Amino acid sequence: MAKAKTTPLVAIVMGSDSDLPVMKQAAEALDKFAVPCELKVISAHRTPAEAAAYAQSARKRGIRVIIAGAGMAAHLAGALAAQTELPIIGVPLASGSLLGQDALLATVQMPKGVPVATVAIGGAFNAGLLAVQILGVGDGKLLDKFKAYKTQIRKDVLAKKV
Ligand code: RP5
Repeated sequence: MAKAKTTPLVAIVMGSDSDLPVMKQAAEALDKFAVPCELKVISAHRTPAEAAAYAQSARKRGIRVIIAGAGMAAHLAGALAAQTELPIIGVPLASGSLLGQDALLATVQMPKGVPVATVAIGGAFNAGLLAVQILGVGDGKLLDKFKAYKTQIRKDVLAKKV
């Protein structure tokens, strides 16, 4: 998958390479803020041992936030959350006949004690932004960049002519 520029702070994990067209939007959001990330395909169902090992080793490798996207019976974000104290952002994906409604419920309906911060179906870009905000809590310069981004999107809306 994608080469990391420096030690990645955010891991973008997805259940299948068929999820990449949506999940790469999380990397695009992180790129706007020069936050290094890595992308990885891991499945809660097809590679359960590797998924557990990945989550267990992530913090030691320098990862601070994990973004996990999956479709259908989307257990990836929750399975990773079960294995690490790092914050997990879940992205439900619209694969399969239920168009992501299944993945939304599977991702968001976590039991007490094991949270997954779930964004909208297909909301990978927002997942990247949320990861920036989480990292920004301990990094004032990064949070200032995020503030400037919000100012820019406000200006963009006000400049719309219809
Ligand atoms: C999920 O099943 C994946 O996250 C993907 O959204 C869906 C279909 O996977 P493939 O059959 O395309 O590999 O686990």
